[in-house]
Amino acid sequence: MECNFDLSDPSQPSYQTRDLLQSTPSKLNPTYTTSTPASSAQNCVMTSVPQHNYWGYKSPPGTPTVWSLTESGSIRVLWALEELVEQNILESYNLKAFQRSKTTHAAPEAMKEGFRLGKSPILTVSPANAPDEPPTSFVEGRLILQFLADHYAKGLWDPKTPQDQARDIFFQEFAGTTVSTLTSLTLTMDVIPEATPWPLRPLLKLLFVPLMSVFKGKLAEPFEFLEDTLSDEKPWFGGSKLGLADFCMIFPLDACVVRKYFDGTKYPKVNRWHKTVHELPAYQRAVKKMGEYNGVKA
Ligand SMILES: N[C@@H](CCC(=O)N[C@@H](CS)C(=O)NCC(=O)O)C(=O)O
Repeated sequence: MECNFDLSDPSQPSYQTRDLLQSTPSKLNPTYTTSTPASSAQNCVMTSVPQHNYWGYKSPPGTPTVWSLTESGSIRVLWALEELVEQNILESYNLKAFQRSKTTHAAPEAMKEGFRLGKSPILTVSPANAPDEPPTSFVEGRLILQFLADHYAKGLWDPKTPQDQARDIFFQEFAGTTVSTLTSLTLTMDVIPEATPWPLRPLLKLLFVPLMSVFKGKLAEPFEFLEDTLSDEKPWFGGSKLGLADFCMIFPLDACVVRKYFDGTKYPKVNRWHKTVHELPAYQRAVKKMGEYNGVKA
């Protein structure tokens, strides 16, 4: 039975970092207790399902591989990885770039080799000192970002104060729930008529355009809230410096800007934040690495 993790040892990094996340932002980075990978006999519990999203090794993770799909939320992870490379914190990462189907827009089956659901993004990683070990998979953009922060970033994105830490966590959640849900609903209503063959399209437009307007209208309150959140002292959703919340927020905000659900003249501080992100070389490299994003081919 394949088993490369340890659920019985509370001194492992995942436990440490989860506990410390509740207390102080300055101690998020794990210490690795040995330089050898956990042996399966010593460190496994019996289970038939290899556990994803858990770093069970006592040695640090090695070079990560990101499985990215065109036009997808892997922009959050690619941008974060590019920041780590730019800061010389991470030497490099591997990229498996996939394209959506031209007809269905679905991810290719091959992405299921990274994780059984085959959705983007996926991060796979083996221990630094055992690169041939079967990799552990990490999924869900926000959790991948947390893994990068805990195991690679060396404090780069640690919020400066407990208040900023709470803010950063809050806006990670707000981006992935409130903003993303309303954006997805608006987008779905928007694209259904576009994707419908001509004879039916006018009929579906009659139905879906008003629905789209309703959901688009519902984005106004979250946008106002985001606008009131940003200030000269705290120009990032992470607080006074770039944080995980900013990586999380860019994906739904990019979609809203491209589909014109977001009017920058009404929300100048959010608009400035969006422009600032787009001017970052790391973000621009991430877009190129994805291959196609926001309708633009790299
Ligand atoms: N909840 C996941 C989203 C996973 C997901 O649905 N990804 C989309 C792209 S953003 C995907 O892979 N779509 C292709 C498909 O469904 O075939 C996250 O936040 O990372």
